[in-house]
Amino acid sequence: MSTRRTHPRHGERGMALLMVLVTIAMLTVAVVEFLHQSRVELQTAANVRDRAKAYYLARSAANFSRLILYFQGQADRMSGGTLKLYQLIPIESDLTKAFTSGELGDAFGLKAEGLEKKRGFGQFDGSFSATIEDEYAKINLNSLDSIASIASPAVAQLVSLIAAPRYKPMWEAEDAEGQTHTPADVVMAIHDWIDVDNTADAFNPEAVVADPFSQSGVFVPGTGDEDSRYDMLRSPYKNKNNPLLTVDELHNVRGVGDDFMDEFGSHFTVYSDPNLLLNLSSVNDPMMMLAVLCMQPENMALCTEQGLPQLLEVLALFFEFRNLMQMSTFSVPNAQAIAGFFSGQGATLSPYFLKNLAPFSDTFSIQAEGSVGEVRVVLRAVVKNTNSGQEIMYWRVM
Ligand SMILES: [Ca+2]
Repeated sequence: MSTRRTHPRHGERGMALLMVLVTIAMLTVAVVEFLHQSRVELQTAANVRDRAKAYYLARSAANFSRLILYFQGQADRMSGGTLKLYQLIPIESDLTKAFTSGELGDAFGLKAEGLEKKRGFGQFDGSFSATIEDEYAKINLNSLDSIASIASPAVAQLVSLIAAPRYKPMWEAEDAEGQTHTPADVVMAIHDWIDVDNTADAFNPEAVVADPFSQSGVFVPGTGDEDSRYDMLRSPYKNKNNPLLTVDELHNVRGVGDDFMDEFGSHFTVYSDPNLLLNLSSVNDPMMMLAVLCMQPENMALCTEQGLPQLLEVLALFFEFRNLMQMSTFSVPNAQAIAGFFSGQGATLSPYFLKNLAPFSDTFSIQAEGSVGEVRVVLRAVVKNTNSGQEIMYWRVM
């Protein structure tokens, strides 16, 4: 007797195989997705943890900076502003760790007893650092709408900086709307953005450059509508007609593009007193010192393409002198000494300019950074030393 086996037909077998394959494929996807998801969650938790650590490291660096700036205020009173503590003391964790771990003591053959044994002192993951800048070493853009004796030299300094020969290619490039702008267009647009009226003012850059210390107004009130520059934009808006609160606000001003901000943004401030020019003894940026020298009508010949190489040599010599003096005496030359140095080299600083300089610095910006693993937190702050302590004018975690 033969048993008749029932063979599934080919089609049915194929279907079953397909079902199995599809099921396996779906399960695989689900499992992989699950694994990926849990790995992401783990990573996210680690990132949140590292970010919190990095944030507190950045905060520590900012607070350490504030402490130094507090002592800077005291040092200013003693040294007449020539002792720049914030330029002398590096704010970074490696140094702090060296101090607290006893490493530095060992290097000098000293035994710092016990400090490294205190749990948590100087022991942390990651690193921090901070840099401090004097806001009085920058051009205050709100000065453009200040009294004539300040607005005029401030504009001259701004023009001297942004219209320097080396930036010619930048001004020739077209913006997103296919337009080009001149340095004078941008200076005028910044002024109209700040000043209270609604008319597009006129401005003769040649006149300001020729005589930046005249007491006459820089901007001549016009009749045109200053908002017409913004009316033609895809999303139109109006001039602010109020002082700038941050330098980044400049992005709204017509003719100011990313390349302008990348090049000049760090040379501007809105936090110093708009009724004073900068504090010359704080300037340790060659581009800013060049702008200061080239805004002096007496130095006009030195600032042409023929004269510039010689002036740049004088500038290099100055910073060598300044750094050497700071290294050996912890002090930098004051405005009079700076003027004396340059006049010895054939470059003049006008007495009208020197008369309107800020005699002190009380406002500083701090850029603090904390890093843990791959996470980096940047904290920006602006603080002002006052008689009663320290005022925080700006605080932002990036
Ligand atoms: Ca206006």
